[in-house]
Amino acid sequence: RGPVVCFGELLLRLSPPAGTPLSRTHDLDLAVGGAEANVAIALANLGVPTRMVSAVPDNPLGHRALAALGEAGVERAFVKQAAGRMGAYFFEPPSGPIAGRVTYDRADSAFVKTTPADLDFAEALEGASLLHLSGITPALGEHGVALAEAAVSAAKEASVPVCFDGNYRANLWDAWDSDPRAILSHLVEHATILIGNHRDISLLLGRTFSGEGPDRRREAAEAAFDRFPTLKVIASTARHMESGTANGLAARIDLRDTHWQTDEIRIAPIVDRIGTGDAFAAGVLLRWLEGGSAQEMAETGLALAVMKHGIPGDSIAVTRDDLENFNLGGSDVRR
Ligand code: KDG
Repeated sequence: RGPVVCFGELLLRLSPPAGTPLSRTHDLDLAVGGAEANVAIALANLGVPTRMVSAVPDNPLGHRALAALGEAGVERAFVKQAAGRMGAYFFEPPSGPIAGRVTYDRADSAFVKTTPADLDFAEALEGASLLHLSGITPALGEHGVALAEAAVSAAKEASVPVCFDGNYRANLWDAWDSDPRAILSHLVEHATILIGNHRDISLLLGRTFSGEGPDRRREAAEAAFDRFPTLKVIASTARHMESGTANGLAARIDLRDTHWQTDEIRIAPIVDRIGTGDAFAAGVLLRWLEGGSAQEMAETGLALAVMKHGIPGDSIAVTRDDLENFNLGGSDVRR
């Protein structure tokens, strides 16, 4: 089976220590992120052949991002070295009662300045088992929309299934005169797998869903299946707020004829929540590639998402053994 192709922007993530605001910090921890790259890194560590399509500058910052892909074993031949700067984001981690905050610094990045012609989508997708992309690329502006559209049409042309992760980033969409509903729904029209919850579906369809809890989720999924004929899998997570802390997580898979919702897992303390959606996506895709059931996709997605909460940085380097040995019910030191 051919590689999973992940397309999107690689970002450096710079974070001050928890509790120290950016405006006062002397220290910044560096990690490599970018939602689609996080999925590529997670899948590669799980032994899935994975190829990244992206662009970074030919300077030490771009090389740092490339090194993260190389370390995980992600194929980098389609990551172009291009003019422009390395996109970054600053992440002030949550600290007790103080919420976390993301500040993007990615204008004029090498990625957003590339054109579809620079990226060889057709060649990158030849023989691929899946294209994974997300709502972050089209949120970057007209250039991002053109790139996402080109990736999806190349996949359609090559009969490669598409996984689209909604990844709604309000800060990015609000920064330009955008129409997220029209743009995102056009991209989802070609998707086989949608990663997104009932709120993402509400945005895509321009309507709300009235039921409570699981009923509302099924109603939303059925409406999405009606609207998007190619769609076969809808995957989502749900967080439950308890005492002001988001410390419970459940996963759900909707197929056209059935669905599976896991129990809620309590996670505390949380080391790093960034990238949990990407870890979830990787788990769902791992099982989807193997022809797994709704239950298997939901449980593996949830296991990786739960594990990510305990791992600092954007991405996870979890092997198949780690996954098999992971006990959702609790943790201890293994000797
Ligand atoms: O899912 C993690 C991403 O949010 C992070 O890597 C940054 O890609 C990013 C983005 O655009 O928000």
